[in-house]
Formats: sequence, C-alpha cells, structure tokens
Amino acid sequence: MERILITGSGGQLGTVLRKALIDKYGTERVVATDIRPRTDEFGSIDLLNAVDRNGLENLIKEQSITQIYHLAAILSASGEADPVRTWDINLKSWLNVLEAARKYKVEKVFFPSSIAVFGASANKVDTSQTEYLDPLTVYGISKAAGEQWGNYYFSKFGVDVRSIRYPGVIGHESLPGGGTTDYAVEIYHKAINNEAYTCYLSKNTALPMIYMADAIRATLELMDAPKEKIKTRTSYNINGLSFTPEEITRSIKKWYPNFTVEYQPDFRQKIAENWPSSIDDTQAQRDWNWSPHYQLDDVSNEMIAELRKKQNLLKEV
Ligand code: VAH
Repeated sequence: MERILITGSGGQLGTVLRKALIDKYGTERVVATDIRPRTDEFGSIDLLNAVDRNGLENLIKEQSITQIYHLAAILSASGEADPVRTWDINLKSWLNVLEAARKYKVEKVFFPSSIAVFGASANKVDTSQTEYLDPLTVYGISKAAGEQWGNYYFSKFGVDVRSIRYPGVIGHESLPGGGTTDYAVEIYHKAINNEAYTCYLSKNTALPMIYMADAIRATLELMDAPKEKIKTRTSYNINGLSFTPEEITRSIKKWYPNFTVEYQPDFRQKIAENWPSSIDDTQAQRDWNWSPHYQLDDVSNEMIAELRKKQNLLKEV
C-alpha cells in the first residue's frame, strides 16, 4: 500500500502538490509535513523539521512511508541572506531523506531541483540538460549538489531518486516564498486589484517559467514513469514557457488595458541574469514523454479568472 510523505507542504509548490497527491492516493495515505504545521479542509499538515534526522526517520518508520516528495528548502533570493544557513537546511534535510530512504527501503524519492543550477557558463537560450553547472546562488549550489547526491544514492544503494529542474512556477493556489521568479505571480495579484506593479527585474529579462498545473503534472508523470524509462538520475530539464516582464505585462493588458508596470531592478536582477532564458527539455520529452500545455495567454487567462473568483469570494464574506 502506497504511503506518501511530503515535506515543505506549506510552500508554493508543496501546497498544490499535497492536494494533487491526496487526489491521487487519498487523504489517509498522504502524510503532509512542514516546519509550520496547520490544519485546513484537506486535513492536517504536521510539524516536521526535515533537518531533524531522528524525527524524519521515526516518521518514515512509524508511517511505513513508500514515497517521499522532499520540497522543504530555502529559495534563491531569500537564501542569499544567510548562505551557510541555506546550505545547511537545503543539504542536511536532503541527506536525511536519502539516508532514511536507503535504511527503510522507501520505493521512490522526488527531489525538486531548479534551473537555478545553471550559471554564467551555460548557454542562455535552449539551455541543454548537460551544460556545465556553475550556479551563483547558494540555492543553486545546493540544488546542483543535491542532484549529485541523488545520483550517488541511486548508483550506490539503488534508491529510486527522480528529479526535475523546475523553471519559475506560476500558480493562483499559493503565494511564492522568496524566489527570484516570484514577480510572475505578484504581478497578477496587482493587476486584478487595479494596482500598478513595481517589477524588481528589468523589462527584457527573459526567464524559463511553468504554470503550476504543468509543474504538478510533470512531477506525477515523472514519478509514475516505468523505472527503465528514467535515464537521468541527477535531474531533468523541463520547459514550460519563457517570457520577459514586458511580455507578461503585454499579456495581462489584454484583460487590464490600463495596467502599468515600472521597473526597479534590485539584487535579484543579477541572479536572473545568470540563469537561462529558455530551456531545452528534449531528454524529458524522449524519456518520459513530457510536454507542457500552458503558454503565456493561457496562464494569464487562468490566473486572472481564478484570482478574480477568490476576490469575489472574499467580497462575499
Ligand atoms: C526561485 N522559484 O526563484 C524558484 C525557482 C527557477 C526559480 O527555483 O528561487
């Protein structure tokens, strides 16, 4: 019987992945945890600090966990405030998960990597799976190292580790938490409130992005793929779409013609300039048949419709 552990269940991706896993496996089979516990209409999110090895191992043993989705991490922008703490949290927690998976024979482990693993030496356009990785954020370094640890535990101990290099994720279900791509969510919240947006990236800064529904589907499709299809045990590039702040603004203006954005680049501009502007995901297409469904106007259409629904619900309260 499948028993699913998800760490970081309260984060931008974790919030939505938790619900997708509950839909797939049922509430009783999903153990959702986070550093900030809470209860909602989907059940409880229990306290777990993934850096606490004993706490993690006891939970995996007692709950007979068969799959782990390890989403707990400090992201690229907020991670720069305290590099050593970011490294500690991101790597200690991941090594705890790998060791526990090895010791208790967890069947599958998911590691969320990121396009943040690429740095100055990578091709910016259609960045390939095999580019040299010289990340310039602690978050990116921790993800590049985490990919190697995943490959090591697969090769040496046979732990079935699977991983995706997520682009910037855009969704209406949750707020982003300290990433460099957060602007692509914030901008929609401003637009539906008829407020101007001050963007912390310059208008021509293209970045790879993915709509939340595509990101969740990619995760589940990778984890469901037959083991023999998985040829990469570090992490898979996946592509959703790519756009600049100017292009997303142009898309939003189709719904909000008077929407305005001003550009005030901050420290996140330098982070973004060392990331790809678009991603080549040929290997994910070939190995497990990946393909995105959402392009920019589809994202705007759904983000605006869903955020408006929430806005109307709040007005009724
Ligand atoms: C970040 N949203 O900005 C994350 C993501 C590709 C970016 O890893 O840090």
